[in-house]
Amino acid sequence: MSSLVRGLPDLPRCVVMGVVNVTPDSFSDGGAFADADSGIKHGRSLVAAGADLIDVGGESTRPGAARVSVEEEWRRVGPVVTGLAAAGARVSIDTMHAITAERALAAGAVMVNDVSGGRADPSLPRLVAEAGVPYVVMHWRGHSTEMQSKATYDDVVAEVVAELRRSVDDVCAAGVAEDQIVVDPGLGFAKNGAHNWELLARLSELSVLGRPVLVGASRKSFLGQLLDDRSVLERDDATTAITALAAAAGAWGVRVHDVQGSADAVRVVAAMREWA
Ligand code: PMM
Repeated sequence: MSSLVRGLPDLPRCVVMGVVNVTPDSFSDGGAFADADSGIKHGRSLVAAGADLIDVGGESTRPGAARVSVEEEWRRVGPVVTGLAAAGARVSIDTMHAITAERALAAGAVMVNDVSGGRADPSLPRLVAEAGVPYVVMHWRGHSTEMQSKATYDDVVAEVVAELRRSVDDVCAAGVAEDQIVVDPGLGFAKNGAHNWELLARLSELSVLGRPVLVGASRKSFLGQLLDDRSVLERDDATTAITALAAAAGAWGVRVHDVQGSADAVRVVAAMREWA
């Protein structure tokens, strides 16, 4: 799979993106880093553990979650983005709002992660085009309140690829350059466990899109189901296993909560590749 993304270093291994959710209700770490100081401290600890990027988000996207206003979102993420950028971290802003992305870029963020892939706020691709920053275009079929009712596919991989291709074409029509784009199959977003597993098993097929692929499996409920209803915080070893397999299948990056395990795993894969 292609690995060059404008504005980001070209690492000889899979990129590790650490997650800082500044939300009271994210499924994976909701409430743990709801104030700025603990968010910044946590982000710095993820950098120390080997994160290449820190993805800061202020709106939970778990199934059924309500939207937050732009003002509330910025109140949550603003100080964390500012603090982490000032500390030298490479910050990605996880938002569907152009206004939030614009403020975050002004505060030092260097990348935009849009789980709607440009579909929720048409101003967002235009902003990214003007800013010229890396842009994660994720596969998305609708907001959290309705997305699980849209988890129907005949061939999940073929349909995700086709819909992602349309999103990439649409953001490019808005002015985004191809070399800014990272694509993401959006595990858990309008997908059930079987859909997630099939996307992972056939991950290399996403290379037809010609763009680097980011994978966000970390702590998601399909891992809990696999492990006999294991609690959210006990899914990190399984997440690390997926990181190793995704990296071996050519993923450009992984988005994870527990950075240490995945940072080790991507180095293992890179080392083995040298001997292949
Ligand atoms: N998953 C979540 C949030 N943001 N962004 C990308 N690009 N890919 C994902 O899979 C993704 C995301 C939901 O997980 P969280 O509540 O742990 O942040």
